[in-house]
Amino acid sequence: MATTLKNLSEYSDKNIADVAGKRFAIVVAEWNAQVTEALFEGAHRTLLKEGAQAENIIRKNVPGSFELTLGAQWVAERADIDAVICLGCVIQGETRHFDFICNAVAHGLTDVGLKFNKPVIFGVLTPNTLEQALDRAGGRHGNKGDEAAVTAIKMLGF
Ligand code: RBF
Repeated sequence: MATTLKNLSEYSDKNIADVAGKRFAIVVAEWNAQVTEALFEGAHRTLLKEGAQAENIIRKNVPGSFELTLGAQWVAERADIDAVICLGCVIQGETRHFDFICNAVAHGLTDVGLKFNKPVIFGVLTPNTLEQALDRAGGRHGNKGDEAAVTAIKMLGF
């Protein structure tokens, strides 16, 4: 996979915005919860580390990654939310729906970001196995949740 050489938790300070006062929504898919909880922990911790206030971070759960799009829309339309971070895990080897779900979510989240003109981040792991997912959810390749949070912060500094 392309992320083999990149640690998802490492990032440069370039374009890191001042996020004090910025308000974030984190939308978490419950499917593959062992993975998505770890993604949430990473994203939440990184937002706090970069200066976001705990009271300015809300969390919403959706059943599966397919529902991330509508969940993202419901929070993105709120005037009090500056950026939306969507977290999910679709495991290819276990999911015949893999292509349907991944394509729908990728296109759907892109549309929501454009519609509401604010960052909507695709923090969805699409590995072949659970082991590869865990490697990217706080394991040896870092945490995709960290990367998603940093992406939101950098987009707010655009
Ligand atoms: N949702 C995920 O977030 N990750 C998955 O790996 C995943 N695999 C699924 C496999 C099957 C066979 C089905 C039916 C659903 C799966 N979903 C998965 C749930 C999907 O995102 C959505 O919640 C449901 O399809 C809604 O009924």
